[in-house]
Amino acid sequence: LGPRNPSGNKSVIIQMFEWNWDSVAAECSAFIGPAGYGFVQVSPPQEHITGPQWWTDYQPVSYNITSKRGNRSQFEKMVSACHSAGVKVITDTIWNHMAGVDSGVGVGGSSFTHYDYPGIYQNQDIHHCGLEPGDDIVNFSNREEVQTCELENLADLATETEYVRGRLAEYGNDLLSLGVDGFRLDAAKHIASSDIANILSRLNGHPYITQEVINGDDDVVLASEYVPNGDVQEFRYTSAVRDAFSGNGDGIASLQSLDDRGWVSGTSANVFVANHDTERNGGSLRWDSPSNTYITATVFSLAHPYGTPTVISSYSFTDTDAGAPNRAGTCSGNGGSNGWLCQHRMLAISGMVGFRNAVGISEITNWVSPQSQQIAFGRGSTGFVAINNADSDWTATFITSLPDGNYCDVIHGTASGGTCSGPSVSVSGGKFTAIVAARNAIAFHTSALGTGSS
Ligand code: LM2
Ligand code: CA
Repeated sequence: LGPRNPSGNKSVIIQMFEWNWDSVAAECSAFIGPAGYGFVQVSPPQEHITGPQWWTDYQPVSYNITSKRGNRSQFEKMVSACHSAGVKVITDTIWNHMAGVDSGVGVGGSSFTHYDYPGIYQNQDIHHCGLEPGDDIVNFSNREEVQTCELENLADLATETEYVRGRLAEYGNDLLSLGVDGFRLDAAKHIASSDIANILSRLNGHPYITQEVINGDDDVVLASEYVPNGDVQEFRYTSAVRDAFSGNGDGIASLQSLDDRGWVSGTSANVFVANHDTERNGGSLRWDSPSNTYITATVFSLAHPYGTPTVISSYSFTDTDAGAPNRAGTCSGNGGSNGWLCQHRMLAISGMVGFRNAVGISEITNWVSPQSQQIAFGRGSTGFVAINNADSDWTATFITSLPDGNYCDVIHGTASGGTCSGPSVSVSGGKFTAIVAARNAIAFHTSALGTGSS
């Protein structure tokens, strides 16, 4: 069986938000594969409503693989290009609902009305929970309402029925036949976990599964219910990281152990500093957060063993509804261009992908935290990271479990042939001395040896 949870030594996911298929294909070969990422998670591939907003993609009107991101043949070429680069493909997959508008024609020409998708679903395949007005979810503390009423007017599929389960599995199997390796199940909290289990049991294969189940402190539908199906996106991690790096509570020192908080266990958690919703709704840090915290928090996320990390690669915006500046994602050097951010190329982030691949599942070692906004820790005897989220430099002699040698700081440089393009440290007797600049980080691992500028 293949993974429902990712395994192996390349587990980092990039959420390629709004990147069209041709541009994902090109980027898999140009950067993503060589950098050591394990997966790309792409936007929903099915036909959807028309419009300039990014969220049109979340209103399916048919299961034709035709969307603003490209057609079926482009999708197929993307999967094969990414596979050739050693990168697996996860699709954002919508099983909870169809469109939320009265009627229209999809981007591929399919006509529909709110409760009638010709040849696919009719009125009886869609929940009508009876809440006035409009069948919308009002009380998020009522399980039945959360799962059988409408999320923002989106036609809610009757996932407990034989027909709908079969049709969703047929869609899933079509994606698998195109080579897809995993599904991010959108709005999973709004589908009973047992319905998801039933649909998964009908798949011809065993894809990686990550489920969007947003939990705060007082939810009735619990993230833990979904663990038997695969990974669960742990949003309490996202807000805890935001709060710690923003200087609230006990600071980043409080993030040492995350398996004892009532969240799903690290081996079932899919975690991120930001996704496409939280970078718009304040639920997380984002690219323009003050004091470099987006970068230092992402370094933390890739260094800490809890969960399978996803890094978003998105675009800057002021209008939260605005779609991408153009359909092809474009990067340049270690960043983005034309409004795209290309977070996955940033030196600190791509450097930490190499770190995570090198340290694997090693335990945290040699943890120190002289104050609440400064932490340093090793991962077994293969990696060591220090994060300084305070406003003054941190100079220290760090005790590590690393073998002696010259290590390249992968936050500020890359190693090749024994040379580091940025600063390096010399570990002797397990110790090294370094300055961690204010609001910055340094990281070293045994797959990036080299002597650099200092
Ligand atoms: C998700 N997870 O559960 C996605 O991560 C999230 O991005 C989706 O919302 C949501 N579920 C539904 O798949 C986005 C966006 C919404 C947008 C919906 C549907 O955040 O703003 O709703 O997609 O396109 C829009 C309008 C909303 C309207 C709805 C239906 O903003 O006002 O509701 O369409 O027409 C009347
Ligand atoms: Ca539902």
